[in-house]
Amino acid sequence: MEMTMRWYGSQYDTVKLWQIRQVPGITGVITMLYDKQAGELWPQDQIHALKEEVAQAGMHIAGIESVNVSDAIKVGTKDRDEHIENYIKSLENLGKEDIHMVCYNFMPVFDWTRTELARKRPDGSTVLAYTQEAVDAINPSDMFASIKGEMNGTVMPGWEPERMAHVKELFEMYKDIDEDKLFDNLVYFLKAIMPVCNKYDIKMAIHPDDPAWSVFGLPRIITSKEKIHRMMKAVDDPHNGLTLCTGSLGTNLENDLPDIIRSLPGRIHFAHVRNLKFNSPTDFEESAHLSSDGTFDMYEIVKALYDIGFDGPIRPDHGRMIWGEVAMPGYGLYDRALGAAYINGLWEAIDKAETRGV
Ligand SMILES: [Mn+2]
Repeated sequence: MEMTMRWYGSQYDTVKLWQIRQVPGITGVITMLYDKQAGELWPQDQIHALKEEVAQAGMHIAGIESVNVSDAIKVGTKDRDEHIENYIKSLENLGKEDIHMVCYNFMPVFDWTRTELARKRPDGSTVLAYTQEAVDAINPSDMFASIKGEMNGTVMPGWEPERMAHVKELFEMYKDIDEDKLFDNLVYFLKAIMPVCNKYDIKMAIHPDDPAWSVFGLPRIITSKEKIHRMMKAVDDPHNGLTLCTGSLGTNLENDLPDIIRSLPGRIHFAHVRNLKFNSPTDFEESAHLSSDGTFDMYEIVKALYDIGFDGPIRPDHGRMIWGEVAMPGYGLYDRALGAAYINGLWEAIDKAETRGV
């Protein structure tokens, strides 16, 4: 594995590349061209400039999160093929710049859903949290307004104001899309991009739906081991892989995370590792990474990744807001650095136990 951290670019991120560089063990960042809308072409010169900026800070781009898939592709509208053509060209440009891992998602309307961005925990830290009761009580177009005030002045991916201004139209677009149609559109998209992925060895890593169940009646197709395997079989190419996001798949307590990991050797190309603390099966908060602070056994998760020979980028994913930091919720420097150090520690202990035969 390679330890990485997500970076939102010098224009948008409160965290600087030089700070990320000082986190022990981090050699790469996960980033993207943040001014690009889903469906738009990524020019090679802009990718190159981003790559240079990261290289000057002593790191490299370990992968892209995300080249976003447009609603036209997800819904299968008449613009779909044009958007897929742009996606293929963007992948080609990334391949030419020696970038080989691309995360994306196939979630309708919302990239992810939380009902609170700053729930206070007993130690005074604040975290993102989710309560099903709050979702059930709110109209989707009011959802954005209710959390906007908690974004600390940042723009959170998937919740851009321009996009959220069209929430009603977005819901209208998806009104006839059920799980089977959405799945067929995903397969159509993957089949179209596999040739360019093979040519440039680009590993596609779909991000699981978050939370791992239907929200506001929208279909969800990447929520469980069974559904992930269905997708892997439908396009049975090693370049068709998964972002193992423990915090997303783990929202459903029936998902056995180490078991899911062990069932997918060679198909996990990227890992988001974080912990959740469940107060009830439908109320959870993003705790510290440490196993004892949440519900997941982080040792078993990292051990499963180690055992399947996972060699892709891994990142601590979200962190708590601690030590007075003001940053994009979930994406402060401090707690993610603690998460990276903790995961590195688990990995080193597992590796030495294995190789020294302890
Ligand atoms: Mn994730």
